[in-house]
Amino acid sequence: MSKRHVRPYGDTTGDGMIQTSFTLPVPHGPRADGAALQLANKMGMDPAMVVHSKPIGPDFTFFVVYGSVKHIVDLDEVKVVEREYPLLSPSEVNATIKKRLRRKMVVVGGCIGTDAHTVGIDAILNIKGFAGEKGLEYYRELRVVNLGAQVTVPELVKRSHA
Ligand code: B12
Repeated sequence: MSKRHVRPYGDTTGDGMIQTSFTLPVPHGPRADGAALQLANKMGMDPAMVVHSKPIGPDFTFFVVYGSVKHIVDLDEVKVVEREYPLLSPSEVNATIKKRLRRKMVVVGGCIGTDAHTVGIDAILNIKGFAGEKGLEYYRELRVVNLGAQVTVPELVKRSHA
């Protein structure tokens, strides 16, 4: 097999072994294991082994299935969407705003109309951030205005002009 064509590998190169995990809405037991194997076979894993099955409450079972697939990946057919813009660090963002805008950039956030889903807005704006990324309040060159929940659109527009 050339480097252009690759298969997964578990014990020996190109043996096609993969491991996958999923949950089925079936009570734990031999019937559930059989259902997991049927799914694995339909996914192209053959032979497949249920190496772990654990009840999640009375009506569900979690599985880890290990098995071999016949599929081959053609690396020449792999298409990757490149990011169209550079990913800047916070200090690069600050420097760019300072250089290009030459004043603080104002960001106004709020949940409009009857919407009260503030957690997402807070995740973006609050300094503590979300999923390992700092929120916009962390950026020195940004002035962040968080209007919170249930803001009317005219109010939002007014604040973004003020
Ligand atoms: C928590 C929650 C609530 C809480 C909100 C608490 C709060 N203070 O925020 C409470 C219990 C109050 C609530 C109430 C309701 N909710 Co609700 N709620 C959710 C839930 C479970 C999670 C939302 C959340 O906080 N996620 C975590 C944050 C971090 O993620 P996020 O909101 O997706 O935000 C991220 C991105 O979307 C993005 N983002 C968000 N906004 C913006 C804006 C910009 C400019 C950008 C660039 C990015 C961006 O960045 C954020 C950070 O990564 C979702 C279901 C879900 N799993 O998503 C339903 C959901 C949003 N709610 C829903 C509904 C229907 C309601 C109610 C109408 C239910 C009812 N009949 O009472 C009410 C409405 C209340 C109201 N007045 O708004 C529906 C909305 C359906 C729809 N598409 O319209 C959802 C999708 C559940 C569903 N599947 O039915 N809800």
